[in-house]
Formats: sequence, structure tokens, C-alpha cells
Amino acid sequence: MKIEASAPSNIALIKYMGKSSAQNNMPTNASLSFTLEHLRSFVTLELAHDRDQWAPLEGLPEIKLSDSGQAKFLNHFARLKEQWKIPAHYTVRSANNFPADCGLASSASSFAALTLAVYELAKRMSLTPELGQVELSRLSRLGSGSSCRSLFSPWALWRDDGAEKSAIGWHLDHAVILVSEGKKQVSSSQAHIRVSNSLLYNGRSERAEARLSELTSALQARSWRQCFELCWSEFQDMHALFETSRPAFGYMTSESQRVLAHLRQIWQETDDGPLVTMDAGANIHLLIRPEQSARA
Ligand code: 2P0
Repeated sequence: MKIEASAPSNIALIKYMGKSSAQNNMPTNASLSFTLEHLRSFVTLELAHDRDQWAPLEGLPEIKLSDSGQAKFLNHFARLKEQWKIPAHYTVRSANNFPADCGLASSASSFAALTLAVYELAKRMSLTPELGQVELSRLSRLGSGSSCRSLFSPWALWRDDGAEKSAIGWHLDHAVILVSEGKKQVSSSQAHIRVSNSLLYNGRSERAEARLSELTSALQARSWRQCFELCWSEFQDMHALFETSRPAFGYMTSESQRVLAHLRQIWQETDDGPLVTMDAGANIHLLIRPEQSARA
């Protein structure tokens, strides 16, 4: 029996940064993301002889998972097997339909796909009742926080222990300005821990919650400039936490800064432009209204 599942990536406009429980990936503030439907991870499960193991899934761009990356993935697999009392061992294969060096983190999509695959296996073995997406989202969060938002489309809201579909219905286009393909010196999981000693961390959850409320209203009202301003201040807030933690660390490069200055100039000169955001990395993500893409 071979199980197959897939899930999309997502990009947060209000960021998950900081955990109230590192062990359970409980966030200190709610986050809001746009789902990147076409950028997907695929996971297969097949019976293995003596132990659970990970391998790249053939037929898609090959990913190289570090030892710690494989351990994190297989730990989540073990957690889900335990949840549903699934016996036997499996080979877990995974890959993405986007290349590893295209500036997109695959953690969200791959952990969401793994959660869906193991749920499918448990269902086939009659080990679980039907579960809703919100319950599956809670389970996926335990593997990697941002993955809990990948089960909803086009927008997901993650508050407390799991995500849900947001009422925002606006479909946007997405692009990445690839600034760096280099490996990050500080992983996102480490960043979540390290930001808590920044003096700016005081008030961070209140600022994020206030922006979430304003951004939700602005997206519903389709107030594009207001959306841009809120997204801009949100990612700058997160990057300021990185730069003010002790010891400081950061992801922006001089090229990131150059591109950001150019994007700000476009907005100043034309009173229009893309929504701009950044993850815990050097690359720059743009969200564009479909009519802007058609004009380009
Ligand atoms: C986000 N990031 O909201 C934020 C913005 C990165 C910057 O969620 O430790 O890989 O597995 O829960 O989900 C990346 O952190 O961290 C992330 P874990 P995760 O998308």
C-alpha cells in the first residue's frame, strides 16, 4: 500500500515569530498567511522493513535534507504514528514542485503534506474517525508551526493552537525576488527562541495583533495602499527583533536593502506597487493584484 499526499506552501503577512511554548510550537501572537497553491510538497509512505527512514521522492527536483532536518521530519512522523497507534515501519519520501534554491521555505508545505499522508494512512487502517481540517491543523502545528496554515486557502488565520480559513477571499499573485540562495546561519526555529531577549520583544504580540486587525479590515475593504503599509511595517518589525536580539543576528543583505529601497520608490512615485514581505531570510516576496500582473 502506497500513500500519497500533497500540501501547498504559504507566505505570512502577519508573522509567527516567538513561541509561548517552544516544545509545542505555541505562538505568542496570531498570524495571517496567503496560501501558495501552486508551490507544493509531496509525500509518499511505503512499508519498510526494520525502521522508519526518509528518502527523496523521485520525479521532482531533489531536496537534500540535513540530518537535523530529517530527524525533525521523522520525529513528526513518529508523533503521528503514536497519535493513531500505527504499527510497522515506513519509508517517508518527500519533494517539492519548486526548486530548493528559489527562495521559498518548504517547511510549511512538507510538514502539512506529511500530516495529511499519515492521516490518510490511519484512515485506510480504520485507526481514526474523520477529522476536520482544524483538528489536522493542530496536529501539523506540532511538527512545524507555519505548516498549520497550509491546510486552508486562499487565506489562513492561525490563533493559539491551530489555524482556520480566513474570511478574506481575495486571490492575489505571488512572486519572489531571489536575493540569496545561501544557507541561513540561524534557522527559523532558533530565531523564534532568540528574539525573546530583544528589548523590542516587549509589546511585539500587541503590535502584531493590532496590525492583524487593521490588515484584515484593509484586505476586506481592498485598501491596497493600507495593506502595503501594514505588511511593510510587519516584516520590518520582525527583522528589527532579529537585529536587536542579544547577540544580534540578521538575514537582510545589502542586495535585500537595495531592492526594498527600489520597491518603496515605486510606491512613492506611482502610488501603487506590490505588497512586500520577507520571511526569516534575505529574499523578498511580492503579492500582486491580478490586474497588476496582466499590465506587467
Ligand atoms: C511565519 N516564519 O509566520 C514566520 C515568519 C518565518 C518568519 O514560521 O520552529 O519553520 O518549525 O515552528 O514554522 C518559520 O518558522 O518554525 C516561520 P517551527 P517554522 O511564516
